Amino acid sequence: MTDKPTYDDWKPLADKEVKGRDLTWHTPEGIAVKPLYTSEDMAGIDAGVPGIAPFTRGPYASMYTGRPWTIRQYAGFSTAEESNAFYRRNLAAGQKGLSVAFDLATHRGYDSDHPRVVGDVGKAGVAIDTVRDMEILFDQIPLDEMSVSMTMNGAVIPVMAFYIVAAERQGVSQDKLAGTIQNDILKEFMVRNTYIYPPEPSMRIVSDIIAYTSANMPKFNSISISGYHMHEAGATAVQELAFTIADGKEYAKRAMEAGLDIDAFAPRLSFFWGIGMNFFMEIAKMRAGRALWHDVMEGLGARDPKSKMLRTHCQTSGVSLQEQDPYNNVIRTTIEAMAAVLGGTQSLHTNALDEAIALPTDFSARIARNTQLVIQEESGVTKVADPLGGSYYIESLTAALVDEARKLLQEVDAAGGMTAYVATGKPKAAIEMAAAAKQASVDKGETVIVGVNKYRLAKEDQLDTLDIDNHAVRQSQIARIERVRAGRDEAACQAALKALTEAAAADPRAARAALADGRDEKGVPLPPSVVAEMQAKGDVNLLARAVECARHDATLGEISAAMEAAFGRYDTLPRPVRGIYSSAYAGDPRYEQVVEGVQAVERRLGRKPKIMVAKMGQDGHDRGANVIASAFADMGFDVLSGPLFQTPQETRDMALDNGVDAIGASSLAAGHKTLIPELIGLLKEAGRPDIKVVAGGVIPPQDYDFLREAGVQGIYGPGSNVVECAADMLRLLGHNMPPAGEDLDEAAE
Ligand code: MLC
Ligand code: 5AD
Repeated sequence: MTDKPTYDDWKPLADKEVKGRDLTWHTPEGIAVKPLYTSEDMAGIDAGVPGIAPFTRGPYASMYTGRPWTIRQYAGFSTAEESNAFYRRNLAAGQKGLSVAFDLATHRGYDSDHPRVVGDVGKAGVAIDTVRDMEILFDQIPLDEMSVSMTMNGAVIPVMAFYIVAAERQGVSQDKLAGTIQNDILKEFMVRNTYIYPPEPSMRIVSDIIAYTSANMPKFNSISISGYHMHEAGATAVQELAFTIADGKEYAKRAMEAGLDIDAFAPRLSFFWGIGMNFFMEIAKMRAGRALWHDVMEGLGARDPKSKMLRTHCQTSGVSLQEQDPYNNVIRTTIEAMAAVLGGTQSLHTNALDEAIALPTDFSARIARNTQLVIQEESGVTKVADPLGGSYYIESLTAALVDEARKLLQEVDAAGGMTAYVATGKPKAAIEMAAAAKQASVDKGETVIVGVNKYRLAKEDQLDTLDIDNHAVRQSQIARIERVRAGRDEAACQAALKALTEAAAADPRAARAALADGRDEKGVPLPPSVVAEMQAKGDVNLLARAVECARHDATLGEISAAMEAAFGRYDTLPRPVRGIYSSAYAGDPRYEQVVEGVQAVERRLGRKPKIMVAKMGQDGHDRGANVIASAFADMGFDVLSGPLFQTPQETRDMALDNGVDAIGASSLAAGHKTLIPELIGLLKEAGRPDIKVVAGGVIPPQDYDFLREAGVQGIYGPGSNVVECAADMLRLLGHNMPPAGEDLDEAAE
């Protein structure tokens, strides 16, 4: 053999070029990425081939050479009629699968006429109250031909029931339905926050759906185990991988405990990753995920290769997109889409360029869809299965991610599985720490975002964005609910709802045992009275009972309430992390200036300035609110974090009870024009117009004047620098805070 040059031959040459500078990149995952990878890094690594265990290189043998991934754009807004028309336009223009976005009222189990959801109806997705709405949503879309994904977790039982019954009314039996229900509640408790019931009954709902679909809907994916939302909340790739795989393992174990054979349901478990800007890391993450899942399922005793094969949807990252210079978002989304494709996704959503401002328009949706069509039909990347297989860097990074994620998976196992681990609050806190660290790095300019913290435009052009009149949508939904109620057999509907409450109250283990052999899981015979009672009740599967309710036109709110009567509703208080900002900014002069400003205000008031971070409406996106709470507390403010889902009245009362000086309302689901003015009105009514109100989140610039006229004293969109937000807050509180880069005025206080 001739002596091939190695890393050691290369290193002195590189050192000379960069004068000895250390080129190692320490990623947020804690992985040390070297400036060069060689065949030496492949020792012990053989990724195999696509379609064969452990599937690192892809679940299908032919991958895109046989069939490209499904272009599946997530969408929904306003009424079922408007969303249906939007879907049909998109399908005609090249989209291949559907993906329904529901509004937040629907997510949280409220009908459109409920007083808590006035600001949310039709805003972040489509409003669905009854089977009638679902029928309209899929009008002229044959459900035996179209695969449909529905992103629903909290109100998953009524939504699945409506879908099944809407198909029935189309003449399509449920065994023909192909699609996916998200049905991933564990991550809701960690990051997405559209839960309704406490964790235990919520887990029962998940396994009831798995049981129902594996018996009745063989083509339907019973769950979409989602890392996406962790990614968006700021998780590192290792956290996203480990917590998502651990969630999957927990669901599989629960379904097995409920008596199902693993190979009867595992082939229909599916996954969902978020794909951000760290190109190679994201590709490696998808490959590592497949290897990890294979091992987990083998560990649980799966025999069918399909049970061990991770199939996934991907969505490009929403938080990576910016309000400033928004056409840059097309470029970002293209890079992320390429990563998803090179990582071997089965289905993909590409975000629209106006992501950071509003829901997509027809124009921005077209560019987003065409991003995929161009990759699929023009770039040639579909011609070879897993074209990056064997890349020294990719294979080595994949192996590193597998190793790191395994360590975290062991920690979850040691805690007793993911339900128990989520209850410790550790995964949520770990993700929030990563998010705060990332925000600090952006604010300090260490992480560059073009057009935001570097190369910022002096003047931004305005984009045309979609605005939804939620009052009009709400009125039309209320009218339809009334028509449906007037036309139904009320007694039959109420009886079906009562049967659902009974099923929810029943112990599913006892019911299963009674229906099987009259013995509990330890083989001990059940008392005859219990057996008789359970046999009389019959199958207590919640989805089976809800389908009956839907056939009798019960509303989504009624079905949710029927289960709430047995399960209760779940509330949590945010617990923002501390200390990340202060350590990231140690010694930073501007940060110190702000901290001193807070101390000056404290001296003047005789106490710390107190701010409340409020989340009103059904919007559960709390990454921004938590980052603000965490950073402001580090800077010396007394921070009160309001619970999720408050009404403006509840926020006002809490603010008054706690004597706050200012309220920061965080809004990412388009409720701002309704909820924030209402809050300001209520403060005035209470004689406290002096309490300052500022707003942050996804707020279109077109709405700034409206909000300012309503009395909002500061508006902070995506890309705002958190330290400067605090500086602004000090000004609002009467402190003479100099602009960034100028010295503190000695006479300020
Ligand atoms: C695929 N097939 C092939 C093949 N590739 N056959 C031969 N050769 C090949 N190369 C077959 C498959 O076996 C399957 O058939 C069929 O083609 C479809 O392929 P698929 O891989 O199953 O694709 P798809 O139907 O698109 O399903 C992808 C999925 C699914 C498994 C990941 O779960 C899915 O669509 N998920 C989407 C989730 C989603 O959109 N979520 C939005 C979240 S938004 P068969 O017969 O085997 O089925 C969100 C935001 C928020 O959550 O609000 O927070
Ligand atoms: N229509 C289109 N995209 C949506 N998203 C959320 N709601 C909708 C909707 N109604 C996308 C955004 C967001 C992510 C969670 O999903 O990209 O960041």
